[in-house]
Amino acid sequence: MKKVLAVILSLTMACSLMACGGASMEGETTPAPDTETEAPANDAEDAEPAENAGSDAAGATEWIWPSKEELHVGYSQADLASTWRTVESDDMQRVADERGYKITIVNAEGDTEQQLSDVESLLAQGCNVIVITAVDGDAIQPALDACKEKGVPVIMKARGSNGVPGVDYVTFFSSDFVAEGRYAGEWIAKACADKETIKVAEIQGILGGTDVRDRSGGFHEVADKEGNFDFVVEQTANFSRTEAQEVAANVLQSTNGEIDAFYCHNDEMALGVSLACQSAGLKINEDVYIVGVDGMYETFDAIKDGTVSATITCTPKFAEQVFDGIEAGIAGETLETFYAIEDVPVDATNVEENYDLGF
Ligand code: GYE
Repeated sequence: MKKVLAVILSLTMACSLMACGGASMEGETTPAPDTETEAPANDAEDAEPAENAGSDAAGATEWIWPSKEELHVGYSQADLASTWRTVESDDMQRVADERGYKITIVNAEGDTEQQLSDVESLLAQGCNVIVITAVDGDAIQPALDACKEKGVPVIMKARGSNGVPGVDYVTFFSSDFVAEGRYAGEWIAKACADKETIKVAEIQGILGGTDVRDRSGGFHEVADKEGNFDFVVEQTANFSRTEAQEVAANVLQSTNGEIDAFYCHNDEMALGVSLACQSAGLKINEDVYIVGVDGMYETFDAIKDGTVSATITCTPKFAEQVFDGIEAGIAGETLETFYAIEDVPVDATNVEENYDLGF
C-alpha cells in the first residue's frame, strides 16, 4: 500500500474501514465527501490513512476477498463516450495485465439499467472483486445489493455511489470533485477580482453522477462565500463538446455576450465553449474566462494558445492505486472509505511544468 499512499491523499475526515484477516471487512461508515464534508487536504502527499475506527459498526458488510491467484476483477465502466473514459478502461486493462490478474471489462454506455445487468453478468461470470464507475450514484444501488449478498467486495471508481461505504461498497478511489469545484470557483473569483458582479455560466456534466453533484457543490460553496457570483445559466451539456458549444452559443446570444466566465465540468465542454466564444468574436482571457476540469493535452495546448483559461487536472490514470487497494484488501490490510487522487489547477502560469500530467 506504500506506493498508493505516496500518490493518494488521505481523507482528513475521521473515517475508516477495516479489513480483518483477509476475509471480512468491518468499520465505521462515513459517506464519501460531499459539499458538507471537509475535503482531503491537497498538500498532504504522504498522509497516512486515518486510524481504523473499529470493527463493530452496525451493519458493516463482511466482504469475502479472494486469494491473489483466484482474483478475477469485473470492471463495470459507465460509458466510453469520451477520451477520459477510454483512457480509464485501457489503464485498468493494462495494470491487470501487468500484474497478471484476470479482468473482465464491460461498458454500460451511459445506461443505468444496462449497468445493473452488467454487474449481474460479471457476478455470474465468477468475478470476485467488482470495480464500478457508476452512471448514477443512486440507481447503482441494486447492483451493490447483489454484490453484498454474495460478499463480493465492491470498489467504486471515479464516479461514486450515494450508498454507505463499508456497507454498500468497500471504498472509493477518485479525484476529490468538491475540491475541483472549489479550485474552479477560486480561480474565477481571482481572475474577476476587479468586477463587482461576476456573471457566470455553469456548464454541467451528465446529471446523476457524483462528479457533477460535487463539482457543482464545491463551486457553489465558493460562490456563496464570495457573494458576487451571478449564475446566468446552470445547464447540462452532458460532458459533450458539441453540446457545450451549442449551449454556449445560445447563452452568448441570449445575454448579448455579457458573460464573465464559463465554468465547465470537463475539458471537452470547455473546448466546445471556447469555439462558441471565438465564433461570437469574444477574446478569451480578456472578454471572458473559460475554466474546465480534466487536464487533457488538448486543453493544455489551448491554455498555451490562450483559447481556454484554466483547468483542474483529474487524471483517468489511477488503476495502479485501485489494484494496490485490491491487493491490500486481499492481504487483510485496513482500507479507508475514500482515496483521493491528487489534482492540480493549471493555467498559463504553470502549464509547462504540469504538461506531463495530461492525457
Ligand atoms: O471528468 C469527464 C468524464 O467522472 C471524473 O467523467 C469523471 C468525469 C470526467 O466523462 O470528462
